[in-house]
Amino acid sequence: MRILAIGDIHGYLAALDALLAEVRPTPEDSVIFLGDYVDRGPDSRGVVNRVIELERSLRVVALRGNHEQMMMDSRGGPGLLPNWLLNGGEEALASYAPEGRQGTLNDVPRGHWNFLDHVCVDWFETDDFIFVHGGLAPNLSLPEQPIPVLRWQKLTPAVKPHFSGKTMVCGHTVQPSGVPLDLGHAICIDTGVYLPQGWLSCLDVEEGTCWQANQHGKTRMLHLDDLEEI
Ligand SMILES: [Mn+2]
Repeated sequence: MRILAIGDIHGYLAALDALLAEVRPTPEDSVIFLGDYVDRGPDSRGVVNRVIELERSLRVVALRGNHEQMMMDSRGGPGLLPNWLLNGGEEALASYAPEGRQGTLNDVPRGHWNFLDHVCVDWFETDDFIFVHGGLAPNLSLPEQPIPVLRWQKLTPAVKPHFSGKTMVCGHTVQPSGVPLDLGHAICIDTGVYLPQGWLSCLDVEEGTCWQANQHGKTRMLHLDDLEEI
């Protein structure tokens, strides 16, 4: 009955699969993906497929990240597509392209748009934790949170705790150190899998155990209590 949070994957399917092989989530666990499935890495399509597939057998919550937002918005007009493509969308669209030609928005399967539009959620909470992609406005309840804050806000030491007293678990603010940032009231697990020395992280939020996998499928394990020694 673990509560497992998985950070920003950014198209690195090999890292996600290596991580899942280590963590081995069961149907009793809750798996919360913090968003940014797509962009930058080589296989956005494969990552979205994997998350959709996991939903069929596991208790999965998938948050929307700012990269999903840019991808969704790219359908809204010709000016918005270049914005996505310049922010890693070029690699994402290429993963949808048939061999030998550039991808277009029409190459993205309907099931993937449905996943982004209707399956993904903006936040999730348990008794002790709030899960978001970016950040939280400290004095607002969850339904009142502004979407730009949920998607884009960075975690800095100046960020105030949420009034609920719950611990925020987020992605989005890349940690070039390769280890999670633990501020006590907030924990960021975007450990930059797209960086040469980066990792994809899965955190057991109650135990503090953190499994990591990199682009090459190498894995390691650490604990939030030991971060200062790493
Ligand atoms: Mn992000």
